[in-house]
Amino acid sequence: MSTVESLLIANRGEIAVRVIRAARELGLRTIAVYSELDRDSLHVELADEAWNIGPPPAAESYLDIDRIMNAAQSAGAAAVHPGYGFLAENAEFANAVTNAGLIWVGPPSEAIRIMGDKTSSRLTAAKAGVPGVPGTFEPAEGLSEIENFAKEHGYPLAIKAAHGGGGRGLKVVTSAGDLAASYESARREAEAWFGRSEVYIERYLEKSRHIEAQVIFDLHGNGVFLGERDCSIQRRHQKLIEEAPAPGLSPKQRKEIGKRAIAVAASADYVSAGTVEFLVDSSGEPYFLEMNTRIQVEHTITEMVTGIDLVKTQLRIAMGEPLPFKSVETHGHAIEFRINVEDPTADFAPTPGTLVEYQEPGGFGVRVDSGVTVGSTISQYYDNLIAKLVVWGTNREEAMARGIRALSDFHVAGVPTTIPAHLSILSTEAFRQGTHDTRFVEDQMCFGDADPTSHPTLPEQEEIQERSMTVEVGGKRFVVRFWAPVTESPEMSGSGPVPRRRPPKLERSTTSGHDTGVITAPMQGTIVKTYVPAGTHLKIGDPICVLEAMKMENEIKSPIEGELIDLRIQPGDTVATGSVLAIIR
Ligand code: MV4
Repeated sequence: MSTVESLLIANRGEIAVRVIRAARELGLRTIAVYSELDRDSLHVELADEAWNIGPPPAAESYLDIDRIMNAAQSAGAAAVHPGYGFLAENAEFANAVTNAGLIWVGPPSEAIRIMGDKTSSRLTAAKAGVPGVPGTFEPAEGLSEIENFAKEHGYPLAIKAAHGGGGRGLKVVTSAGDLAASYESARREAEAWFGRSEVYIERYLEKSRHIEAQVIFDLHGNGVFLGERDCSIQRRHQKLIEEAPAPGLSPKQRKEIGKRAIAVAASADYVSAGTVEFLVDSSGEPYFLEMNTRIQVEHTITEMVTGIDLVKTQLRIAMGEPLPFKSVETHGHAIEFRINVEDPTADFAPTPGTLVEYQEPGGFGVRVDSGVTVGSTISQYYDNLIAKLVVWGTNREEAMARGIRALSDFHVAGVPTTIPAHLSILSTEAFRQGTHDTRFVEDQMCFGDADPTSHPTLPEQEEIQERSMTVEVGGKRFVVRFWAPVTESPEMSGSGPVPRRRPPKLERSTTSGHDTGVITAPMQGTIVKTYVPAGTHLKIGDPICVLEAMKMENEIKSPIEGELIDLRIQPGDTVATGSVLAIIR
């Protein structure tokens, strides 16, 4: 126990930062690993030392067991924490770590193996007396088996990857006509995602809630249920918002879920932190779905309501310490908002780029776990989660109000994020009442915009960037946000704004430069003349200045009527494309 003095964190981003913080508090030497792309990232900076494990593709760095084990050896690491994703649920990696004589901060490889195979996890749960969603316990042999299942149970049914999880490759079949195509498609997707094409079948429970139970086990056979989380708010099977406790669960239901979760984990001789997923149908019955054998992204909300540092507890358990509690109480309500770099108006498509502005919220009840700082670049190589905003309140009502406040105080520019999507979910009646189910995002939210003509002033492919500036009008300060063409000027390069294809449509009412009267240079050039001083009242078409470029003079005219409140140029100035010339209100 006392020999453990160093920990290698086999991960990147916010979870690497999270683990480093916990390890530091326990007095451990922290060893980071990084791909060439992450040389200057936050987790590398925060660790005591850091080792290069290869090129950007995860397969050649964060997923490369040999390279990580080499780093562990070179650094003299005593223990390895895998975080989530990458190799966290890889039984072979767990074995490699323990075979090298190091401590694996996680469950035994056998427990990972049992739960990683979704049909064997369903069987293990059933043997422990915990019912799963009605379905099969072995991979489907062929189409006729699924047809027979449909005859017995009816539609809709779900076809899932046997070696998958998290909804990837999940196909919902609503009628016999779609069955054959869905079966083939599910097998192809399973092969593509997990390298194994086997699928199994479940009845698809439509009006259900996705509830997961946090458990933690020590090496001495003690296991404790740490409360549940509601994870029904997902899009494309990626969680967006999680909360603890689950709204609307009775103490009796909660107790039953806890009992079932402990039974499932115990039947696999589980050790460390783990999550048992359930679907709770409209009658309130919890059905086992799958077990995740890792620390999860949303462990933070359980920490906020229990007061227990789960990562630190994982580390202590790995060092052989017994659990210091037999049961826990929860206090108040916590909600996590995942801040992803993606465009909610374009079906949540990831949008790589650089964080031009990055300011986290703070204050009572606000926690931000992030892996970035201003200037960080988000690549297409890894997960697009940059931060988790976690709010705590004495009750759900207060947590929601705090969430709205903190989301509004979270300023990110340079890339679009899920922040506006969160604010719009928080404004819905279904979420406020806590009555939402797993169909919520698909059925009730409309972030996309089917009408491409709805932002006529912004050509789709023009490279533009969001910018803001402060102006004073009559002694009062205003912030003007606008979109302008990409500029190459020195003041804008380096850590400056970064081009993106188009603005999030959610914000389009405030994003047009013309609407706000921000006059920008249409091209690079020299100002040869100004016509009017600041304070002048202008009509549409009134000339403001002359810009010379390539020996041609261009008259810049006012596109709107209003007062010229700011003239930012004078004759002789050279200006870059997109730089601000004047502001009219
Ligand atoms: C289901 C389901 C309904 N019936 N399985 C998605 C993530 C994965 N861990 C399990 N998931 C689900 N499995 C059966 N048999 C509903 C979900 C589900 C879901 C489905 C569609 C849209 C959003 C969802 C959110 C949570 C769970």
